[in-house]
Amino acid sequence: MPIELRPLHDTFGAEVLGVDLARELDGATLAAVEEAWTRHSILLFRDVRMTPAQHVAFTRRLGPLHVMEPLEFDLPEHPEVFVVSNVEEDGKAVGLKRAGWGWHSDGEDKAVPNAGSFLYALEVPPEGGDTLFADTYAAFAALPADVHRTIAGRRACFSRIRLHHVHYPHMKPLTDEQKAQRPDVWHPIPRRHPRSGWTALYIGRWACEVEGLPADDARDLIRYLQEFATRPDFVYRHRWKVGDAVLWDNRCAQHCATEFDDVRHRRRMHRTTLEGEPPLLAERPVPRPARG
Ligand SMILES: O=C(O)CCC(=O)C(=O)O
Ligand SMILES: [Fe+2]
Repeated sequence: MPIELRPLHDTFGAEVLGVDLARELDGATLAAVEEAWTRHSILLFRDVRMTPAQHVAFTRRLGPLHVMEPLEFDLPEHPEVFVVSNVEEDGKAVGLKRAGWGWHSDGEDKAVPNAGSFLYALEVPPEGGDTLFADTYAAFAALPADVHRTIAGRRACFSRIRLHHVHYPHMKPLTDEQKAQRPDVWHPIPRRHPRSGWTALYIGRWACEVEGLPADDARDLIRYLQEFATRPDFVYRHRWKVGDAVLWDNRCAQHCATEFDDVRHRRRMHRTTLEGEPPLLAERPVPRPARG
């Protein structure tokens, strides 16, 4: 079945029409979805009705799945499905609360970050709780020449250990065991996407140091790059409806969950997560061609 695409934003993102994710996709449709994903970085499917098993089955066809640890917020029957939610049942949280309230890409603080994530809305609040997505190919291409020279060939350190208390003030400090599982990692700032070959600006909220730069300069550069990457003109805001499912590419986009009245309203999302590969350094910048 041919798929139809509708742009979500000037530079990236597309809504996919004509695909029923509850059924097994034929090879040509799957290839068209993969091609669209590589081209547009973010894909939106609407009016989706899929069980956790169907959610897992579709995502698995895109690549190996990642199981989020600890298992506390994964569905017991389907540990590949991670729950993001403020809902409590029988006094127990059904999912991770306030996940991703800050710009990031999934797994940026790990040696092998996640390639993609596929978030499906089951319950949404009447207002707020939107998710913002930033096009980091566009951000890379728009950086001034002197910044391109500064970041060429450089890596940044992403540290869960140093920044956990900053981004998760509402959570317990990391134990020594958790720290041992999440050592600091270094990733290239100009990142080559393994499929498209295009260059994205790879930075995020866990970045805290830059190879070869004094600490103050590194801090200023990271702040500048992170603000630049998430400039309003690079951002698509998704206002969720129940049944929306968004597949994003963590290698060329950042995202940020936004707040809502989580005392009065319920929000429940299911996420599958794709394994990735160690980020590749873009030896030379390759811009994404303009969308035709
Ligand atoms: O709940 C959201 O809108 C996104 C949360 C998040 O960062 C994620 O699921 O990766
Ligand atoms: Fe996230």
